[in-house]
Amino acid sequence: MKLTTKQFISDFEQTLHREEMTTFDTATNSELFVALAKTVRGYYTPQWIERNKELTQNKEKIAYYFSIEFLPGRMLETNLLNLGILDTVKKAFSKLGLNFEDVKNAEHDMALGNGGLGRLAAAFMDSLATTDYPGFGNGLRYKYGLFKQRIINGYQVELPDSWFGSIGNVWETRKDHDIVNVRLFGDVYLEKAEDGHLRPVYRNAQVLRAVPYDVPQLGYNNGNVNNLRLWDVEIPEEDELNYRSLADLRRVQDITAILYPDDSTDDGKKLRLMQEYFMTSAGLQTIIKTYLKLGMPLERIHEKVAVHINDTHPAVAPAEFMRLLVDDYDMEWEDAWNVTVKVMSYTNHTILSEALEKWNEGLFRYVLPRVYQIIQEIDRRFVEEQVAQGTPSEVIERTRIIKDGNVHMAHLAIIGGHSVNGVAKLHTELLKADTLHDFYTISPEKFNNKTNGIVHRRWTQIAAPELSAAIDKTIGKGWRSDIHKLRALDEYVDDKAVQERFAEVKTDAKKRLARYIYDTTGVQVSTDAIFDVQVKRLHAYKRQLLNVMYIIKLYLELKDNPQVAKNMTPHVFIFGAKAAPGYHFAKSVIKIINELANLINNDESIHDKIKVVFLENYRVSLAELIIPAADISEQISLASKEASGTSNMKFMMTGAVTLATLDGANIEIKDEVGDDNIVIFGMDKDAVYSHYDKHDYSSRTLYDSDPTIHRVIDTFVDGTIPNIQAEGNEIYNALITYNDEYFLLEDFESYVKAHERIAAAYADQKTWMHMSLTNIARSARFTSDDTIEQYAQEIWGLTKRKHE
Ligand code: GL4
Repeated sequence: MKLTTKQFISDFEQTLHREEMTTFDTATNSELFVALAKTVRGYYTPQWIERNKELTQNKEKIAYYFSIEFLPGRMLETNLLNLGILDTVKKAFSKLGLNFEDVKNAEHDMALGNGGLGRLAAAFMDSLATTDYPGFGNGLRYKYGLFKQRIINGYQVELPDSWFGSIGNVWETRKDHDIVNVRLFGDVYLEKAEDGHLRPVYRNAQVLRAVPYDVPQLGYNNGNVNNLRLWDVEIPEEDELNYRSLADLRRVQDITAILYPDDSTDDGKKLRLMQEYFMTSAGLQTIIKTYLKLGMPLERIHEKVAVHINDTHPAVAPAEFMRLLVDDYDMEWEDAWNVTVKVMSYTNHTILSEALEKWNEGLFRYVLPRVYQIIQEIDRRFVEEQVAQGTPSEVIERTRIIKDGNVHMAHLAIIGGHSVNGVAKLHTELLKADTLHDFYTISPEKFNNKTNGIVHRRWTQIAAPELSAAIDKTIGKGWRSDIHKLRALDEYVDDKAVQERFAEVKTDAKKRLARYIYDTTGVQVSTDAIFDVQVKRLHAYKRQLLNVMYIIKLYLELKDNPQVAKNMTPHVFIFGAKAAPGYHFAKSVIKIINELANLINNDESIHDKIKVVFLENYRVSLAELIIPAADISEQISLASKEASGTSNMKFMMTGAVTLATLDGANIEIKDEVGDDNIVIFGMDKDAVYSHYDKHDYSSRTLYDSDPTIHRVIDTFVDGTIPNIQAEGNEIYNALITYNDEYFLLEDFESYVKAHERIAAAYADQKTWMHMSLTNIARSARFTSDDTIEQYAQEIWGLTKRKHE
């Protein structure tokens, strides 16, 4: 949109007066933030209303992205950038003598997600709006986002993330006209109605009100607005008498109280199932109502509606859709099933079996009695059809939805939809060959790959404005609207002036991070040091512990032989990671990192050659500070376990060099930058699977035969690292007694060598900047705009918005 600084200042001032009843010279940062956000709302609201009208008038097909997590982080800068007024606003702020950074920081991260999966969902919202596709999000409006992490005495302490705070969510709007009821529990029996239809009759069900809050999603410089709909729960007025105590009330409010701080287990069973059904049912009910307003018959709903199941959490969708069509809209089963399969599609985000949800049959039937009946019927028909097709009986037994006393949600999502995709090439191959192999033999046509992507705008223009300016200076500004133009940087990777320009930008980002590190931890780090970063959820398969083992090795070496220090570039190891509150092992690793940091950072004998920093409360806004400052991007998961990873793409885009195993999207990064511009180590997936097949791995043998490994492992239990008695024992046992599930010991040697190679490359500035610049130049391949183009065309069948 067009906006002069003068006009903006006047709008902003008026809003500040009217909404906050204060003035520029007295307003606090959070008052300024609210006024600014409300000014921005005023700018996009007409576009939003217009777009909604247009959608109905043109009868455009809409994709609905159902996800239990959305992790947008802060929205202010994205909204300003996408409206095309970020620079204007920044200019106005300096004119007014106000600090934009401080006001921006007054916004609390919207952290309704755990990690990669939730962040991907938020990225897709941005990209859908930007690529001009009608794609709406559907999720839950949690009162508390992912917990806030504090580190006390080296331990993780979890605090509630009350992100509404005193401000609330300035971007949302409550939509009363789309309120629906959701029914849970009770008994249900079937009664023959006069028209011959069998109709369910419910008794003693609990009826809850689902209230939608809409958060607009703006496209980049295109005037487009989509919508992210988050559901909250309320008690219907007519039922108020049933909830007389606070405890009764709380039980209901719990449904949207907290996000499960763990994406790898189906914890909290009953409540989690209620959450999943609540958002799925509410979403589908309004989707059908919206569709019917087009005046078209339900038999054609797949022409105008696509529903995407993001991981298994909303996988009850096919059954709930069937329930609505058959029970509430009187469709025949076959007709309803025909459209359901065409409407639904599913993404799998992990091969870790603990994350493929299954529900105990008894629990499922108790919470969702009618949906359970529907699933039984889907299951019965599936088996019947497979028998008719001659599918081997053991395959049928393995793929059916209800088996061994559980309801298997991934099976429902696959059987009830037309598309199943993985999130990186290797991951999709593993789904076909292994995790979902039986389904692949039954319906190969359903399987496809969609490699993840990132919103490049956030990681360059927002998180790294100096880097963006350096790119402008080198190749012009065209890349800001067409990211593929970044490739033009290829021409300059060996240009001395350009190398210096980008090196300077990196140093500036490192200075900013160094200041933050000092302010928050008291540790002083030099920007001449290599910034070596591993930020992601703490999980055994991601192998933060392998990184720790390397640090210990380096530390012992420096102590043994001070000569080593002479030729060594100082090295800062930076960690950020939240551990699921119930994940004991992960919490122990955090404690060990912090105690190791204490030991090393305070040991004067190593002359600051290494520093170790653990930054608490890793989240999107902190990632924006850390990632552009990284030299090395640690992506060291055990090959086959990290479905894709997305931070790897963000680091690449801001010029870090990746130190990685051949896992997830690391493989595609390697293909893009070439072998010389990435450092790869360790077993590949085949080597890992060979150990699984042959059962021939013995960590004890490695421990006994390799003196370096032996010594490093012993530091967990011999007092070298203080204050980790219990944790050190636990780690020792995991690695030695329980045979090192993630093969750290086997990959250790090649990891050490890879470190040596990457340090050597860094020491030669010309080589390093060549590598760094090549990474930036080739990063456009991972824009989520392109990923979403593929989803829109190949899975959802959407058409782009037409510009007048
Ligand atoms: C994850 C994967 O672990 C991660 O590799 C992937 O990038 C992300 C988005 O597809 O999904 N799966 C789960 S579960 N959580 C994730 O972050």
